[in-house]
Amino acid sequence: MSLKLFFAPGASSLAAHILLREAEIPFTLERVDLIAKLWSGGHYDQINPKLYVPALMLPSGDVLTEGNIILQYISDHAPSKHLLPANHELDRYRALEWLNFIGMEIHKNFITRERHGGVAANFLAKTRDGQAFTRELVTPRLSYVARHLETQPFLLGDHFSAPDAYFFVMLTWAGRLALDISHWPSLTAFFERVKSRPAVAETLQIEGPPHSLTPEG
Ligand SMILES: N[C@@H](CCC(=O)N[C@@H](CS)C(=O)NCC(=O)O)C(=O)O
Repeated sequence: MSLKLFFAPGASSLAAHILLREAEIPFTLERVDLIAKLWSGGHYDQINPKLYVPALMLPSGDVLTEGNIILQYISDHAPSKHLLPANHELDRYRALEWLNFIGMEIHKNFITRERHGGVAANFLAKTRDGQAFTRELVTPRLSYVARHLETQPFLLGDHFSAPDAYFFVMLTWAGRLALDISHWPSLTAFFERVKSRPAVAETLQIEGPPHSLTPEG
């Protein structure tokens, strides 16, 4: 059995999906309906009792959750792709520093407290006020990353790595919430640079459009 990624289109699971394709590791996809909490095999609770994506089922049947841990697992299983620096090196801790910053300071600030239909499934704000509030929270963090990317093409330097996949997903969310990144040329360039990578373009095409951000959708 190969790896199995549980995902929802455009969700944070997109980072793991991109990285699996970058790593050229064989895997299969299982789409999760985050509203009904169902997948093709039944209730998603049986896979991830935390009821969110991503989750990665290993060939042993064990299931890994938490996006940043999944990104590390994938990277460590494709060492020739250099998706993360080697363990124990300072650069590895720099990479983990980025992953944590993206997870805690950007991803979490994108997640709305709004509940539509009583479920947490629609993770980006759907109301005008909610979207404006998210933009307020996220803008200073994006500005910090923009400054960092003014002097280098990728977060860790000259080559694409796991934090880039995660940060790219955050920029897709910015776009969906009408957070205009065009006044940060370094972010616009980064977004285009990552989006044009064959593995990324393929991933976006396979996932298709994310859920609607209209209150009814
Ligand atoms: N701590 C988790 C959070 C994952 C997360 O926020 N997943 C969202 C999509 S981006 C989700 O599945 N939300 C559904 C829900 O909470 O009901 C991680 O880092 O992987």
